[in-house]
This record gives sequence, C-alpha cells and structure tokens, in this order.
Amino acid sequence: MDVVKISKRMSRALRHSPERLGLRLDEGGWAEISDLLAALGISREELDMVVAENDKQRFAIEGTRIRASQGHSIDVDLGYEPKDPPVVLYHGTPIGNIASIRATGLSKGGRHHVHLSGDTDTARRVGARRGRPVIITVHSGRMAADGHAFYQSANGVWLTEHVPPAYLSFD
Ligand code: HQG
Repeated sequence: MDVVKISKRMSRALRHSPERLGLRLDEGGWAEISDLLAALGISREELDMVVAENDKQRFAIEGTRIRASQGHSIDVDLGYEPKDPPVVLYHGTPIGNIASIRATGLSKGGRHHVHLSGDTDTARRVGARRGRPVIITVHSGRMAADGHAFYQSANGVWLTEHVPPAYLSFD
C-alpha cells in the first residue's frame, strides 16, 4: 500500500472535490467513513493506517465520520473557536512570492485561511514545496491585540483571514 498516495487521494476527496467521487460532506466537512472507503476503493485497515501514520495528522475521525482538519478549498465550516495566538508565528513561502507579499500581505488564495506555523522548521518545509523558501515572521500577538481573529486546527495549524504587510518581518 502506498500511504502517501492514499493520503493525497483522501485530501482531494475531503478538501477539494468530493463531488467528483460522488461523496457527500456535511456542513462541517464530515463524510461517513464507509462512503469514503467505497468512493476510494480502499479498506478500513488502509484508512486507519493512513490516518495514524499521517505526518501532519491531516485527518480527524469522530465515531463513524472522518474529515480533513484544515486545508479545504470547498465551502465547509470547521467550527474552530477563535484562540489567542503566540506573540509570533511563521509562514514559509518560495522567494518568488516575496515582492507581492511585501506589497499586499499574506492572502489565503484558494483556501479558507492563511496557514501559519508555530515553528520555523514547519514553515521552512511548507515554503520548500515550491522553491527556495523564505521564512516570514508574523506578529500575531499585535494582530490579535488589533482585533484580528486566529484559529488553530485540530492538527495544530494556525489560521487567519489575511495578514496585512504591517505585521510581517522579512529578516
Ligand atoms: C503564497 C500544506 C503572492 C503563500 C502546507 C503560498 C500548509 C502569496 C501560496 C498548507 C501571497 C499559497 C498551506 C501574496 C500568500 N502574493 N503569494 N500576496 N499571499 N501567498 O498551498 O501556506 O500538505 O495555498 O505564501 O503544509 O503554502 O496540504 O498555502 O506559498 O500547511 O496538509 O501563496 O498546505 O498542507 O499556497 O500551504 P497554499 P501554503 P497539506
């Protein structure tokens, strides 16, 4: 079994295009596990192994249901409560994005939120997916004090709507 391949197919089904597989998600993004198994043609043992071994704990199981903990492009309400962030958070991005980010801040693009990390190693890995990474420091404590809401996904990713350039440091 190729755990990474199954994980990617599960991410596509649960975050981006459930309808392509005839899968139904509720408003919180949950699917019946039995429906997902049928849609992907995998066994419960395979699914459990992917969920347990996933490097970023991307999936959450509750009872008979499963969902992705973050990263959606489809319209779901994950129901995370606002939470006080640490003083700083980090965002890794390929160097080619820096000029645009300096000008307009961090935008969520196709996802629901801008994704931020509590540590620089994770941020570097995220940025390195598409090129040479630069790590941006986000002054999340100041943002929260100024009224910006932050959320934390079940797998620890910090989420916010938009980060204006005034709260970014590029060192
Ligand atoms: C960039 C993966 C130009 C942003 C990761 C990023 C993460 C701008 C890209 C999660 C910009 C969007 C999310 C601006 C933002 N101008 N570029 N104003 N504002 N960008 O993939 O944060 O494996 O949607 O820096 O590990 O890279 O899927 O976001 O480079 O946790 O679980 O626009 O996806 O998790 O790319 O990654 P993405 P991301 P999973």
